[in-house]
Amino acid sequence: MILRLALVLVLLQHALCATHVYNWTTGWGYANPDGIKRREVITCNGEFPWPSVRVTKGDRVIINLTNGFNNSNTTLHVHGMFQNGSNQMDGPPMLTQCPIAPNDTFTYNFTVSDNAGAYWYHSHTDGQYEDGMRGLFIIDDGENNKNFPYDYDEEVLLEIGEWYDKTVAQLKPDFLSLDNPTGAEPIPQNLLINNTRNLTWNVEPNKTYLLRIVNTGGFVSQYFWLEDHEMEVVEVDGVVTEKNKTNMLYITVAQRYSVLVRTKNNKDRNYAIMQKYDDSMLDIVPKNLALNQTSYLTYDSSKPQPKQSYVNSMDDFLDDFYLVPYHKQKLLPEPDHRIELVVAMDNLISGKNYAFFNNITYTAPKVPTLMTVLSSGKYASNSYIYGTNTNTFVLKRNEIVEIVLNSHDTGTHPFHLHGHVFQTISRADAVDDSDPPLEYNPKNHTSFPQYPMMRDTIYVRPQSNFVIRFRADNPGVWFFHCHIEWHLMQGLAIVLVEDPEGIQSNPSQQLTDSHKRVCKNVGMSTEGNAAGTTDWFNLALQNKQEKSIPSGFTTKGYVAFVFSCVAGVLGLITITIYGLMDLQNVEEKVIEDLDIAPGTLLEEGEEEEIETNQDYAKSGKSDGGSFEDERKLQDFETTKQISKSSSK
Ligand SMILES: *[C@@H]1O[C@H](CO)[C@@H](O)[C@H](O)[C@H]1NC(C)=O
Ligand SMILES: *[C@@H]1O[C@H](CO)[C@@H](O)[C@H](O)[C@H]1NC(C)=O
Ligand SMILES: *[C@@H]1O[C@H](CO)[C@@H](O)[C@H](O)[C@H]1NC(C)=O
Ligand SMILES: *[C@@H]1O[C@H](CO)[C@@H](O)[C@H](O)[C@H]1NC(C)=O
Ligand SMILES: *[C@@H]1O[C@H](CO)[C@@H](O)[C@H](O)[C@H]1NC(C)=O
Ligand SMILES: *[C@@H]1O[C@H](CO)[C@@H](O)[C@H](O)[C@H]1NC(C)=O
Ligand SMILES: *[C@@H]1O[C@H](CO)[C@@H](O)[C@H](O)[C@H]1NC(C)=O
Ligand SMILES: *[C@@H]1O[C@H](CO)[C@@H](O)[C@H](O)[C@H]1NC(C)=O
Ligand SMILES: *[C@@H]1O[C@H](CO)[C@@H](O)[C@H](O)[C@H]1NC(C)=O
Ligand SMILES: *[C@@H]1O[C@H](CO)[C@@H](O)[C@H](O)[C@H]1NC(C)=O
Ligand SMILES: *[C@@H]1O[C@H](CO)[C@@H](O)[C@H](O)[C@H]1NC(C)=O
Ligand SMILES: *[C@@H]1O[C@H](CO)[C@@H](O)[C@H](O)[C@H]1NC(C)=O
Ligand SMILES: [Cu+2]
Repeated sequence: MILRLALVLVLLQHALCATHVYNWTTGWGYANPDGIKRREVITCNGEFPWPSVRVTKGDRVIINLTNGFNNSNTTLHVHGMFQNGSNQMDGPPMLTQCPIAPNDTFTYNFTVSDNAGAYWYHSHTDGQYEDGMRGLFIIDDGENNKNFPYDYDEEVLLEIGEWYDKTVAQLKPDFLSLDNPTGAEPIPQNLLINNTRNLTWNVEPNKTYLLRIVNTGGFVSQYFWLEDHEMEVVEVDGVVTEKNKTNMLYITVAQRYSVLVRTKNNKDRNYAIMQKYDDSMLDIVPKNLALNQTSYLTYDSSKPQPKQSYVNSMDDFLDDFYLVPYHKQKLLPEPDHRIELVVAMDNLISGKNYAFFNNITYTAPKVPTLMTVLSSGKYASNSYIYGTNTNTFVLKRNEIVEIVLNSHDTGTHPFHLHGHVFQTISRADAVDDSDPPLEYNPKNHTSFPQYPMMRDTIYVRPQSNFVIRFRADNPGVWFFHCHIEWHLMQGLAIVLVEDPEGIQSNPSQQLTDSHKRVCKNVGMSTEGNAAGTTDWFNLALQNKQEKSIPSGFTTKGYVAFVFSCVAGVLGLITITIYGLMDLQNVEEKVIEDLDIAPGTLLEEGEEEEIETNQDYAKSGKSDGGSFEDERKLQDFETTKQISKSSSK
């Protein structure tokens, strides 16, 4: 009897699972979200912002994404979806799908079988989401979210992020440039809230709100607090947690926090909603940049709106490491597979600044990695065929994987793993710039939590480390990358090929007709290794990162030298010449070409204004910056010296 009832319930459940169809066409339009400047934005069916999606766990989602751009490819990723059995719907181009060419349509078709909570979607191509191609994706756990374990009266969404007064296409050339040797990211002009500023959130007294805060930005983390209102964290990145009270959140891009907010029992006054830049992530803090943004928690609109709310310390935010998942999952056992990663940022021979995992800057293969898996038969478990510039690791079905990430960079980075939530079992404190980076020591670490926090995006602190674990139980090709769009452009990504045989043997992982057509229309092969050949172990034609800086140069000296050349001393000499040369004697050759005295190249500089320096400063000012940054100035010194000596 009980069994039959269960069966009926299961069938009923199935019958209730809805299919949601969205026909979305990308395009360009104009909008003024920060109220300061109208600029070009990416639209959805001609409108901005993009719509919020709401579905129920178990539902099917079909998004027909039509590329309405004239001159750019596109793709769409629903952040945090496990895409179990539907890896090709995950979105990263050259990883799980072919880029969608202009005027073509890709049908994203998947069920949200294992996810519930606050998610979001965004383009996974060329920083497009920074220009507005992003939106919220909320999944109820059961009808009206009835399976969510905590009570609340009303759910309210809040999308936060940052905004530039220029498009990514306008910013990128100056960012990935010899003129920006330190890789300083463009400074966003404003923080947004729900794609606007000065927002009013009208609340009623005596109510419990489930506030879902999603950072859909592409760069800065934000501090978030509500004046005189506590927040009780109940969910992070789709993982329900035990309640934890705090006055302040620290939210990196791509992270989500759902919090319960209990309103006051009276309407005596209104309160501030505060956002603040984590300005430690900015290379320079322009004088005119408003670090705090105030919005309004309004009980009574006839009463005055509050001024900004000050706090004594920015250090009292909730440390997500200590959160405990509601469905307690025990610490996973010792790993079968440990991946150790070193993060660094450095220059390659063009003088541009790149990001590296273990000295490799992710360079896309010629065939999407998923298609290499699907077409390579028994070779699929050999990581070599995925190329030597993609940082691809092959994982065995169901093994316990541990990623040890040691960052040698002085910034904070939010890392995101596709296809999984992971346990965070260790995360060390920040290390000062003047000290060496702190490497994780597997023989000497603090004891791991019994029920580690789980989420899909986690930050590493400056020059520090974290350790995460997950079970390889989701066959697919998954990105693990920094979610700062600028850093992804710089190559801060690795690829996990999880259970390649499991991918091959599952009929639902085979390419859909829509997908095959998209590949054909964009002129991309759907078989072969990273080099695009079925001569599986021949990588001769694979895409490769630029060469390293020749030995005998310090990075600074080299960049300064190339910069001064390009900036006008020799104008036409391109570094390619040096790239092709036998690099051993390159320094002598440089000295010879420039007719400068040996030894001047790396000497300390004098204080003197020169043309190149001004040019650099000019290009920086257009980002809204004033040039007070120590790091950059150091580089100027060298630049000045070389330009000065060589222009004699
Ligand atoms: C989406 O487009 C298809 C045709 O391409 C149409 O049949 C369908 O009704 C559209 N659905 C929605 C929700 O607009
Ligand atoms: C927000 O307020 C500032 C003034 O404080 C104003 O300059 C800006 O235009 C406003 N933005 C929006 C979107 O209302
Ligand atoms: C969009 O999705 C619908 C499913 O409702 C499908 O029938 C249709 O063919 C799709 N449209 C395009 C243009 O691919
Ligand atoms: C779109 O992708 C194809 C295949 O990778 C590439 O050849 C083409 O240059 C891309 N188009 C644009 C506008 O980037
Ligand atoms: C776009 O594709 C449609 C068919 O899907 C075709 O009729 C139209 O000519 C194409 N437009 C361009 C500009 O290629
Ligand atoms: C979506 O996928 C399901 C399961 O594979 C299939 O039955 C359905 O036809 C697909 N729908 C579209 C519009 O491609
Ligand atoms: C923010 O925008 C979402 C829609 O995207 C809306 O549902 C929500 O109510 C807005 N939040 C506030 C506080 O206005
Ligand atoms: C809130 O609830 C308290 C007690 O439950 C009550 O005294 C008070 O009047 C309520 N406030 C409002 C504005 O309804
Ligand atoms: C921004 O907020 C912080 C924290 O309350 C405060 O210390 C700082 O003075 C504020 N800055 C400005 C410019 O208001
Ligand atoms: C709440 O967070 C604090 C640290 O911010 C931690 O010490 C505590 O164990 C957490 N409690 C629960 C129940 O998550
Ligand atoms: C990266 O390069 C450095 C210097 O060339 C070398 O010492 C180090 O072992 C390399 N790291 C890895 C993980 O290959
Ligand atoms: C283990 O780490 C702690 C904290 O970093 C350090 O103080 C201690 O000396 C280390 N012990 C050993 C044996 O390396
Ligand atoms: Cu980063």
